[in-house]
Amino acid sequence: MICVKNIESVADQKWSSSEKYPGVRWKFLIDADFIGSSGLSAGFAEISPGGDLTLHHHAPAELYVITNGTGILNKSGELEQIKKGDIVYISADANHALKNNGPDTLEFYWIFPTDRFSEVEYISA
Ligand code: 7BC
Ligand code: NI
Repeated sequence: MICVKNIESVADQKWSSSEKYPGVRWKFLIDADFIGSSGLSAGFAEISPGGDLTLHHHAPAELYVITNGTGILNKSGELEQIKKGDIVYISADANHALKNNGPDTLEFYWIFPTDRFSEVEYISA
């Protein structure tokens, strides 16, 4: 299977959100639950100015591909400014958070080595 998705192609999918992550919303793009893919999964997230994907960890490693804006990445307690064009590797079980400290919407793709997002257990730090 080879499949192309983008945020416009999932216009009919509702944004997901959680009170644990204020100002954050996301959609699923490559995901077994949506397109029957396997091995990898990916989605697109937006963090509004001041929004916070708060500190958490999960068993799968993760990649972020930052496509707009700026933010502060919490790397298990160490802070690093990130920006459009950055790619971030997060190892298995590492605590991480991402806060939008800029004026623009922070946009990024996440990628997991899992069939689907729904099998990732989020543990708040
Ligand atoms: O965007 C979300 C919302 C839970 O998840 C992907 C980012 C992450 O760090 O797991
Ligand atoms: Ni994460």
